[in-house]
Amino acid sequence: ASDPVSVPKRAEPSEFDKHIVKVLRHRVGKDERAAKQHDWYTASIYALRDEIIDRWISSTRRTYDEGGKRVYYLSMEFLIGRLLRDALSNIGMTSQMEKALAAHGLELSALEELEPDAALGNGGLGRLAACFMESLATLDIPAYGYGIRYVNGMFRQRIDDGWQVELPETWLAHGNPWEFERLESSYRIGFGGEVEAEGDGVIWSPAEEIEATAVDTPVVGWRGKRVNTLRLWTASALDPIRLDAFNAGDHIGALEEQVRADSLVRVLYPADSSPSGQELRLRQEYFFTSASIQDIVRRHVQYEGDIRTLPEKAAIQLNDTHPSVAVAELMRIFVDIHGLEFNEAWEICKQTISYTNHTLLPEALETWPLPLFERLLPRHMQIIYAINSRILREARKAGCSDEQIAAISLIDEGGERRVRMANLAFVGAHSVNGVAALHTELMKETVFADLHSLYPTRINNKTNGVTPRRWLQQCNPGLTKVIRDAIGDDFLDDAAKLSDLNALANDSTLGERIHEVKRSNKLALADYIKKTMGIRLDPDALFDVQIKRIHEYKRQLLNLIETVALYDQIRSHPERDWVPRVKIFGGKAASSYHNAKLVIKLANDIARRVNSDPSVGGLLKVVFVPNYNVSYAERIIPAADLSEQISTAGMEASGTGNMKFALNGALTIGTLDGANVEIKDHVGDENIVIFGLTAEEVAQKRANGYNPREIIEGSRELAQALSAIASGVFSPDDRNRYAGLIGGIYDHDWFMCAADFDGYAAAQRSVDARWEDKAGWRKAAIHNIANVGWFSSDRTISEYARDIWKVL
Ligand code: DL6
Repeated sequence: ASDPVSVPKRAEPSEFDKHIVKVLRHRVGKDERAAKQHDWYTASIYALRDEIIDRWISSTRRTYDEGGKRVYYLSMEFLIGRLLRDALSNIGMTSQMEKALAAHGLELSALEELEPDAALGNGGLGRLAACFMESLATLDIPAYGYGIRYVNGMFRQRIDDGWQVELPETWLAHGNPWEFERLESSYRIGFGGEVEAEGDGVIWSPAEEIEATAVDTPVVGWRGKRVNTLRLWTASALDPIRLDAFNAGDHIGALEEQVRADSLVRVLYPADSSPSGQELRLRQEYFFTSASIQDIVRRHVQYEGDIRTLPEKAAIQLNDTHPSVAVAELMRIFVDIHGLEFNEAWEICKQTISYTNHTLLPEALETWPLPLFERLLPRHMQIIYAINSRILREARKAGCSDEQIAAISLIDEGGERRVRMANLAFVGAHSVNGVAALHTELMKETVFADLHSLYPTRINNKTNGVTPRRWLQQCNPGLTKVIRDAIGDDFLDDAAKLSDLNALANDSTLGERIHEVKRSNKLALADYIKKTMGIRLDPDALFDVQIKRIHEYKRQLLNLIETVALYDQIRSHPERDWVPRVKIFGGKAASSYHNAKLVIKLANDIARRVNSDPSVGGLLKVVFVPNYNVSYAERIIPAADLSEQISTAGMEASGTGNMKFALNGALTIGTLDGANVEIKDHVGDENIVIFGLTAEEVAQKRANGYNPREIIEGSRELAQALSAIASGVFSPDDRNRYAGLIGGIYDHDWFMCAADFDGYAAAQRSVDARWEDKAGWRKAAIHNIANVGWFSSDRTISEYARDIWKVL
């Protein structure tokens, strides 16, 4: 007989528990006795999804009933990561789910690990789009995100003998329980063919057509008030199999059209800030843009009747230039399909569209060879010429010089003629925004100087932000609890309220509690790295982290050179009190980016050498974590002490990792670049470590002649570190491996590693000194957490809503 006291009776199953079991049986088709972890994972998402769907439907109904204006965010990338924890937390069901699963002997945290990262983006631009979607729902703004449902998102990175190897990411291998295919929302997308005059207008007869079909994912806002839609397009052939060809024995050729359609949505271009000259890329851009614009116009006409009122009900935001063909597509639909007169169409188009610029790097400002563009999109090319003639006449009337007119033109005439997508987006939008104050000023002074002088009110700034739900509450529950205990819950709904922590910055108990949380996050990361990489890390060492795409302007190389210099110093002066450091690197390099891949190899070569050298006595460890992605960032950021934001000034448009680290109590070592400048203004000069040339100084040096060799010869530490790397100390198997990479620093050093080295090394030693002052470090960490609430994407989105979309 059972003892009612010592054997606890299983609690009555909750309604939610019963629902999960029902879903497990009826939708997953499994008996709870036989179900595997993955079955429970799927059932849990389906059960949660049911809860979300009700709110989704009521949000949508509310928008229709109120006749509200919708925001449409067109983005080639949405770097979403995992959704389960986010959705549970936002809807307030985490503990219900935990209890329901515990009743079956399951842990929610284990199921969360089964979810693949939806990695439909390269880096900051895609992650920003994901944060924005969450903030739009949080702020109860009706919105759709529009993008591509890539079958293979960002590649999976494996490190083989220190080299990056790219493997396909199969995030859809087990299906995707979050998505809903909407067969009724399908549009034809044309390519090529002829444009012929007909009556007063023209008819475009594409040579080829592909069908775009919507696949929807619900996006839950904080506290679950609104659920918006992320609508990603998938492609199929109009005729999936040509039976005549198949029956005639051409079994492969019969499927060709379907293969061509599949290839459109197959991969995310693994380029960050560098264009791909591929025709496929232009096809992808037009495919998703046209489908989205057709969908927006269809919805508007269906419910409002009159296409002319579109700007009252729709705000279309172009996330970078990738969807900027939207300007020509919207004009085509207005003029060719709805019969609007060109001038009227142009005004409506501008009132509807706005554009965000995310980079000043000339190689990332998309342009397309004119013959390619014209061949694929002949009608759009005509429209672009018509827009251009209008703009250039306006420019001439305003007194622009020939040189200015050449810069404003939508067609680049220097060399092979190319269509300038950034100029097209600029002229077709009523608002053009940068993503940090410095970046916006540089837009006005450099790439858009002439367009800015013609349209001086169009450029505005919207400094980026990150969602504090994912980047504080969910990734760092320990810190969230400490903050709640200290200042209450208001900051959960308004991140600016974190500033209440400022008054407690000298409270040593709070400092101690925050330190304890950081230590336990570091321990958890160290365990994970031990388990996955076999490297043992000391959780009491300073965790110094640089995680982001690998790019020369982000200067992982500067960090590595300084690591080598430190390694030399520790060996030369073992008697000094060195602060134990763990240097953590992570990030992917575009597959065609030779130098970036070499930097990954160098990080791994340095790690192998340093980590196995007994003479450093554990004072320095170097780790390159493979396959850095959103979920990895969620592990690393809460465990970081020092955030490396060291781009060449003027080159990082904003950065958003910088915000996430500070929100989790890391101090920043950085240049006056991107949003670092504003982070410094918010946290205060004494709570951030700034070094290096300013953007203005970089520009001056480039203009006046810069001699890196001279600088290297004047800096003993730098010269020795460079010579060690270049001569093969870290690459005994191939002594010349880094000769070219380091030679580039001697010869031109475009990214100014030499110029900034001494400042950076001195800043690192000042970090050491700060670290020794435990109380001072803890206080600075509190001021960082307290003062970066402003960098919440809720603030950013409310600025877009107020100034650009006019929806608040
Ligand atoms: O605005 C989001 C993000 C910024 O934080 C980064 O500084 C910037 O590099 C990135 N830009 C791009 C541009 N790529 N292209 N084309 O990824 O945007």
